[in-house]
Amino acid sequence: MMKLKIAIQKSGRLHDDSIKLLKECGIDINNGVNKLKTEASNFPLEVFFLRDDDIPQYIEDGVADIGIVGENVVLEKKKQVNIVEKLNFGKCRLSMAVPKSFEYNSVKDLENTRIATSYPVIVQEFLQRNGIKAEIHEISGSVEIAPGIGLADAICDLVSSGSTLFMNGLKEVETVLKSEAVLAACHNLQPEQQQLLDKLVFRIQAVKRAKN
Ligand code: PRT
Ligand code: ZN
Repeated sequence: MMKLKIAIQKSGRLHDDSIKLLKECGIDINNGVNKLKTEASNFPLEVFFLRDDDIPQYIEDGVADIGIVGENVVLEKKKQVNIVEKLNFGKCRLSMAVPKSFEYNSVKDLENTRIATSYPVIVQEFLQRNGIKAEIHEISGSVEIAPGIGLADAICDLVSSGSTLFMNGLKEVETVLKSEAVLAACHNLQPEQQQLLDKLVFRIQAVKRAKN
């Protein structure tokens, strides 16, 4: 029998909620530690555990049919995937932040600054949209310390509670993107896989309705 292949985050902020959503959809998966792959016992579903950054590529290539990943990652990676459903978890925003002492009035104040971020593609689009010239410094982690060590004048990073910014003496000045976990799918699914996806989406929508 045909199976639907889903990619979810191996570990990190979206892992537990992704597993929980599948459970709430009545899908039992045995999620052994350090497993890279598992199968559901009561739904034709194969589960791949991956780094979130790799999920859009796997879906575009059709190695996975669908996946659960932050919309921020889908947009940054510029892969051709369909966003099928927003999932109401992993909510955050991608925001510009500057040191508290920075006298910030408008986006114009970002002109000629150095901006540290792990999201160069989305930041470049934001700057272009606003007609701002600035230098983007791509760094893969600990973006919040960049202004403090003299690497950048501003940062663009994910924010949820805001406490990380606060602890690093930064203030949030622009929301670039609002994001949450989404179900993304490959553009060219086989009819069998599309049917299984429809079935899964139907269940996800029921789970979401029950929570409202
Ligand atoms: O190992 P892997 O590559 O899979 O994971 P990762 O470390 O790249 O990602 P992970 O697990 O940190 O985040 C996965 C996804 O969760 C992100 O792509 C977002 O879609 C979503 N998400 C939601 C967040 C946050 N909230 C969040 N607060 N991702 C990261 N953060 C970080 C942020 O970068 C900053 O360092 O949390 C800090 C800020 O949090 P607050 O609460 O202090 O504002
Ligand atoms: Zn990642």
